Amino acid sequence: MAERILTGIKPTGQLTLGNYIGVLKHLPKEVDRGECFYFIADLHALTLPIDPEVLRQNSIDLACFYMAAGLDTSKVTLFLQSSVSAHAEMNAIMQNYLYMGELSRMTQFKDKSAKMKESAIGLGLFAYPVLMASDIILYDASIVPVGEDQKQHVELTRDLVNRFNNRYGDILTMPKPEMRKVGARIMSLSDPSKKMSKSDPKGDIFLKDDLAVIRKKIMSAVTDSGSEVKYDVENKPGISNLLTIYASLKDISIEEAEEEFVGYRYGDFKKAVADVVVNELEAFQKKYREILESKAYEKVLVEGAKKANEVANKTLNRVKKAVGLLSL
Ligand code: ATP
Ligand code: LTN
Repeated sequence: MAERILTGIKPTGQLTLGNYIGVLKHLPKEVDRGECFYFIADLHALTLPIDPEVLRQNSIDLACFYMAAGLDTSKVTLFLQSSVSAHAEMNAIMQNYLYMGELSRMTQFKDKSAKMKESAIGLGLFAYPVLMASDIILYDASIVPVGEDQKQHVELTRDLVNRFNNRYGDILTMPKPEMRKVGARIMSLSDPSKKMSKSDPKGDIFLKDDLAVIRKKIMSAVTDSGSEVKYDVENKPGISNLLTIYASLKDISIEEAEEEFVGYRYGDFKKAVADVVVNELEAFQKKYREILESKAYEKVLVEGAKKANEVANKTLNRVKKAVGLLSL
């Protein structure tokens, strides 16, 4: 069987430059490697409180963002997770094969729940990786492009696949997380020890930000002591982050980026980074607005859900049969 490539993004807030560099930008060319399934993880967005209207708007926005990145929608299947009920059904089955101990070791759960009162932590937040594993196995995905922070969840899915297949035979396809060599973890511009995260907006560049604001944010990014533009995550985390942003948008290595800036002062270096980011996002924002206005995403999501349902229901039936659920 051809490779299946699958990933999801949560419509929890405005997408950031981190999401773009870590994943979104690279999705269109995956069609050369296999069959692509990309989705809006709207069920996952419910794992933290979110206003219904905001969720609706974010979901539309995210569909437009996926398309603005340049997906060939005649080849890629783009859909809403909640339009495919097999995700919820697979979740109900798979929750029995992942254990409390391993779920409580997930760093995303630890980070997100640490900020909350225990009485307000929903079961969905704890069980988040079960639904994510269900997303992946439903499409027999072998490749899962993600940012560094999601690697642990895909590794847990691999454990689940092993466990399930050992018990029931060769039923599920083994997935593999795939991270970018450069840009798998873009850091906050105001605190480069933290990941740039859309639910923690300080130090973020949002894909919808005004271009002048983007420029300003980069020019005022935290830099480090010293004056040399060098990649050194420990001693120069701010400069290293900007070098990573520059290198990944220009599709060059960190070393090549370093060479370009030998002898540069921080201010001039930041200006060059800002130029590259603004240039990239200007074209992206234009496409985004066209797709939003024409509502081109509607047909794409309806067609996508049809195709996704077909594929997902086949896997679901295979799994139901394997565990002993009758289908009469
Ligand atoms: P939240 O902050 O709400 O948890 P998130 O941005 O981490 O949101 P998603 O929107 O679902 O979560 O992430 C979409 C994809 O972008 C994931 O594959 C994730 O790993 C990747 N990603 C998120 N932040 C970064 C970052 N700072 N650098 C690189 N990749 C990232
Ligand atoms: N958990 C991911 C979003 C996500 C996902 C998936 C990614 C949900 N289901 C399946 C890859 C495969 C996140 O928080 N970024």
